Amino acid sequence: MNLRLKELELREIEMPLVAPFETSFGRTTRRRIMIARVSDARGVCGYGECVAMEEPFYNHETIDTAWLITTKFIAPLLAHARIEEAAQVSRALAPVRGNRMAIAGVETAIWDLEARLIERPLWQHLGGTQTQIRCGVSIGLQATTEALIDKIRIELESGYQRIKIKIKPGKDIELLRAVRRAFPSITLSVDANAAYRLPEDFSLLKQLDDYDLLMIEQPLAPGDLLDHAKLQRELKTALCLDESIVTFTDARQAHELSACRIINIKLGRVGGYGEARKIQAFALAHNVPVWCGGMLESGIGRAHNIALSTLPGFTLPGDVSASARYWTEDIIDPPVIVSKQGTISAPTKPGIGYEVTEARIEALTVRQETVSLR
Ligand code: OSB
Ligand code: MG
Repeated sequence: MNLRLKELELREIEMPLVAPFETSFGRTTRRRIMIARVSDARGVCGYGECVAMEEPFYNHETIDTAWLITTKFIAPLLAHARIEEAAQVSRALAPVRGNRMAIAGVETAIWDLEARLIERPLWQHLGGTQTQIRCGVSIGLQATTEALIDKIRIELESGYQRIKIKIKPGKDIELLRAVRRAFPSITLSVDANAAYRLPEDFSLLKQLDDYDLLMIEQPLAPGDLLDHAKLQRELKTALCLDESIVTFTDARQAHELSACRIINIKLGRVGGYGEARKIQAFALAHNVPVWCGGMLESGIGRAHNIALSTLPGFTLPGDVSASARYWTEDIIDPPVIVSKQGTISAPTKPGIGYEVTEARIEALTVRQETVSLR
């Protein structure tokens, strides 16, 4: 493909969530989302979403740091690199340390652009093989155990194949006991978002083994592969790493240390398809199951997550779920819908495969900036 990158248009949109989402690190009621639109000299556009949150609590990035890094450093590096193929973007942006969510917003947009130019669905262009992806849900911390159980029941009735609940110190063992009493045999995971520490929380974490969990996601600090390895040695339940896996090297080292048995891949966290595919290929070669995580995305990020989830090795249900769980009206048409079997069909149209509703984006825009890519 001979790309002729022309311009990058950034927009910040604000969208209230249908319901607040609470994790061990905080509560989100509305998303401020950076949308990247990259145009080619032929007039075709590709779209990406920067999933950085409003505050630096999931990782170090925020929408505001991503905006700055993108306009000041990413756009000039891309212009200088004279990109001809989407696959070259991740290497061209390698001089930027960290800030992978900023990189991913633009990198994924260029992949969408390239797929549209060759008139193929992006998931096929990436080498995806699965025409249906398996869906789970991530349910945030709730005010009461009863509220959580009601939410789980509703999601199960919708057909979702796996329930993941958030835990934090003080909202863990008792909560799980109640959930397991209500639903003895569902496929259930927990996600701590790095809220526990060794050695002091060891005996508590050990008790999680009693609840027949599919996995325990990111119990310890992001940089702490060593303690995850110690913990994994003592647990029957599989650990899954999310925040800890930022690069391909992290995935390789986590595997070599036996710090986890499962990896959650997020496009934003790892800097886009370039790095995500390296992790996916490594995991596939080493029989490490992977699944696609979520960051409360709008339809654009959600469509990219669907494309990623079609790759070989994405065998476990991901956190990619229906638009309606998050938004009253999404910015893509049709919105993402999930079948009664808890699956999403890979789209058949070119690029991300959903129509981006520019008018809706325009109505939600609170900030806009255009930078040259030539
Ligand atoms: O840890 O997977 C996570 C949301 C924001 C930040 C981190 C996480 C999450 C989720 C929700 O669990 C996933 C989703 O439904 O998009
Ligand atoms: Mg997580």
